[in-house]
Amino acid sequence: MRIDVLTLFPDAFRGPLDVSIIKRAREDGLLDLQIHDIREHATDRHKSVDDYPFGGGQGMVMRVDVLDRALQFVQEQDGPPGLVVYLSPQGEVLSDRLVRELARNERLVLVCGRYEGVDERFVEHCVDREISIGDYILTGGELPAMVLIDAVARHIPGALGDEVSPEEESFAGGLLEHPQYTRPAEYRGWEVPEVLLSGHHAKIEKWKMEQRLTRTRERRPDLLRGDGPQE
Ligand code: 9D3
Repeated sequence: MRIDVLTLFPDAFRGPLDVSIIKRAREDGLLDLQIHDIREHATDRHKSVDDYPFGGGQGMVMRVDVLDRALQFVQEQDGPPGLVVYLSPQGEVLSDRLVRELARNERLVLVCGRYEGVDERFVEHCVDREISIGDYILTGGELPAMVLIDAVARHIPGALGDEVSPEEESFAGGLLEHPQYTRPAEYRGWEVPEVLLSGHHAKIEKWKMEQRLTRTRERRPDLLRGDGPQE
């Protein structure tokens, strides 16, 4: 899978995507991630990428011409044009279902906004999907883009190694997971639930399912009502 990112802050992408699963997927050639600086496509001598909003209002708006040139530059590079995603507080909220859908694309182009957002003509004419990561205010689309990349990369066949399949994970089953423990069996008087040390396989499985149901009922009743992920 190829993912291109358009941003005014390419440096923000250095550390987070160079560790663990994403790092290995990139090294193994499963994920080709390219970060592009939108400012390189500014044409005036001040390299301006934003301007005052027509009609007045707070802050600045990213220019449609600069964004369009940056996008054309990226899409002219070899391969399919890709699905163009604009990370925006006005977007559809990212979910497990949406992550899986995005992961089916051979190529994604992620556009990160800054300031008060982008000129709406860019959204209207160039963007395929507008996506938010939730109802809280961030300073720009860079962290949301990294969240999306991390979530999507786990679905690239082979990215997780041989052990785990994302199909079997928590949200796919519609329940939260049971609590987990490892050695030592007792630490500062804090004990591991006895059933897990019993070796009684059937009892252990029953306990795990009870824990999952209780936790889901207490913490995420929305998942049980059938209006959560997957449904
Ligand atoms: C004055 C109105 N602005 C501040 C409340 C609106 C605004 C503009 C730009 C709010 C946030 C941002 C920057 N955020 C994103 O670009 C963003 C985002 C987010 O803030 N939350 C969740 N998902 C996303 S995706 C992109």
